[in-house]
Amino acid sequence: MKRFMILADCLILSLAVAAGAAPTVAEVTHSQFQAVNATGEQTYNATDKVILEGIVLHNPAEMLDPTPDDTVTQLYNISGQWQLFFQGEGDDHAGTAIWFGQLYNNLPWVASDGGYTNAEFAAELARFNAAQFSPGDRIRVTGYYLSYSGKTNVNEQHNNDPDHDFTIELVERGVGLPRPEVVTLDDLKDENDEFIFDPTRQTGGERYQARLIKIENVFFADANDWGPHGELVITDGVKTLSVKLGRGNGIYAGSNNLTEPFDVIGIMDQESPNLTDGYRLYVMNYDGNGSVLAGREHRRADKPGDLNLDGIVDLDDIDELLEDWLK
Ligand SMILES: [Ca+2]
Ligand SMILES: [Ca+2]
Ligand SMILES: [Ca+2]
Repeated sequence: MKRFMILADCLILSLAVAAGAAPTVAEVTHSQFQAVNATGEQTYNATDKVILEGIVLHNPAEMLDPTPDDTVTQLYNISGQWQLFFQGEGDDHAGTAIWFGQLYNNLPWVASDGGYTNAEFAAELARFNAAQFSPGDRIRVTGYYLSYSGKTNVNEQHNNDPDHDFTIELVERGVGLPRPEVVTLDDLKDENDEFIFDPTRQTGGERYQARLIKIENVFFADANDWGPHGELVITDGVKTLSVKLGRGNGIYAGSNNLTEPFDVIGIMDQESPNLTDGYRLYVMNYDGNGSVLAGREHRRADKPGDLNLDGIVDLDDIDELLEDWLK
């Protein structure tokens, strides 16, 4: 009995400690959340957790491979991974990534039981995808966060305890993807082809980080790595930019049929230990259209009136519309 009382006391004590350490949380804009200092370090630290709203930009499984494999033991190999970018609206000119991984315990600082079995990983994906949101939906995300290589990501802080779960709520379905902002390599690079870094995030790569953008009239400087997860280089003839390919089903060896010059639509990403460079354009899928390196929903977002997706808005698109009129 006495032992039970001590256990009960311990339990009450640990509950009290947990309650005392209740995380602070606030609604923030993507701009507040992604703010940086002069060296590119994230500055947001007002709360333990944040609540962010925005528009889903892509299908997560077209970016990182969520296939779980809990037999992986290689150091730093997280195995199944999931990542989603969503973008702020109106004046909130910024965006954020949400990241989730399976085997945090392959990181040297995480305890050996700190990962997810395949079944647990699948259950987590099902939990936070429960609303079955899609590109163009407005979501609300609540969770902890960590800065990583130039972005502040909502994540579990590599902690598999359910108290570190993030949640994703569907606010409104089918709001529509934002129209990609047209950006030039001159907006991103200086005359030495070095990245422009602006800590106020009003210009350069920071301004467009985690947002849907379009770059027009470029050529490949290097397309040798074309294929899932490939890293390419585009150029306007003077300046260059890295393009990271995702794993959409239109990206495979031999599917590059682009005629130069072409346009590219993707999400501006940053992954660099320097924090002031390393911007790249992440393209999740390619629909084989021959003139725009982009997936279909991003081409649709760029030209909403181009119903037959032939790259121009004309009477043929009205025919397309009338065909289904009042059906
Ligand atoms: Ca950054
Ligand atoms: Ca979790
Ligand atoms: Ca058309």
